[in-house]
Amino acid sequence: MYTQALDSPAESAGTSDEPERLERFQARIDRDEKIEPKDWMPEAYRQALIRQIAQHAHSEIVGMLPEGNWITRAPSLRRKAVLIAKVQDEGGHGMYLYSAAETLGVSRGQLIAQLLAGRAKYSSIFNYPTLSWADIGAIGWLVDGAAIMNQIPLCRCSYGPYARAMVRICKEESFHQRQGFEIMLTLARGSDAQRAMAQDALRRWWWPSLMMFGPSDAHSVHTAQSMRWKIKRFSNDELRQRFIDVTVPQAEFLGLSVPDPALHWDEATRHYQPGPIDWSELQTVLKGEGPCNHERLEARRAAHEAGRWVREAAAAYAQKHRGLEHGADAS
Ligand code: FAQ
Repeated sequence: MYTQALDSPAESAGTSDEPERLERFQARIDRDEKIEPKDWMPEAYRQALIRQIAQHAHSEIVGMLPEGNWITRAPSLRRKAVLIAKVQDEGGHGMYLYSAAETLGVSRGQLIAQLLAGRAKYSSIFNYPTLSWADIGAIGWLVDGAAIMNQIPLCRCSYGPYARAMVRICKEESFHQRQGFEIMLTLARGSDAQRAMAQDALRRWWWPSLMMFGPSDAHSVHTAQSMRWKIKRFSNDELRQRFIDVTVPQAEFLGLSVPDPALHWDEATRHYQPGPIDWSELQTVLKGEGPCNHERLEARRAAHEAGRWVREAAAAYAQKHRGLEHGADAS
């Protein structure tokens, strides 16, 4: 999408980070100008973006798996059609994001190789199992809800291609969030068994959803610099708090209880105050030892292998047509 525009030696080819250039760059960021692929940028800014955008792209692709697992078991044709569309959207988000990363001089193939080799991170949330249909509702409501909270500010990210990709992604995520909430509402207004299923899904997805926002600000290694560069606009804790404030009343509306006995409304701060988060759980998942880490990577590796013949056929077809074009040129 963008890479063909990058092969001319632009100012971006330079890697010297002399102080005046850095100052001019920071001044552009401070003026809220967008940084575009061919603009000069500090190498550390480029690497920070590759890291975040790649992790984000991988999350979308791995994120297709927990829900994809329920397509064949959706309770009606309508639910099945909606779920297929949603999972397809996640795949599309991954593709826009890999394209945005490619503008920074890394190829999609390299990034996918890192994921398959187990050397790349993706969101912790996708290492949990989807045990019941209510989990599909909880993913839409909580996981897409958390994703939107985190991603709306990314529409104003300083890097143009990432910011623009996020505009469309956020529109689709907001539809996803509503379909999830609607599943939860249907279950919450259904039979005792359906309500119990919805409650159990909230019990299992609540804390992992809070962990999606990353470690606490005190332990976040990248936030300060990413905020100076306006890659991130808000800290992990700020966004987590917003999510809690928006979501707790939604749980009340559903008649479900949030699995946090310490959670309470704090009149002084005018926020819901949660109990302590068990950060050791996030660390375990990040180390690759969460409930489904192994299964998710195996599924991606198998899908990559199964798609090999398609990639080879597409490459052979393109090669043949290049040959035909050259033949036509020569005649
Ligand atoms: N999971 O210093 P920080 C979605 C890592 S998309 C895994 O705070 P930063 C759509 C972090 O990468 C969900 N790793 O880092 C969907 C860093 O590792 P590194 C994904 C995590 O970057 C819905 C280290 O810990 N969204 O859900 C996590 O400033 C439904 C230190 O952390 C995005 O990627 C975690 N939860 O803040 C799809 C949004 N938290 O690189 C299907 C863009 C932290 O040093 C179904 N990303 N880490 O090895 C971001 O906003 C940021 O990267 C954060 C982390 C907020 C995730």
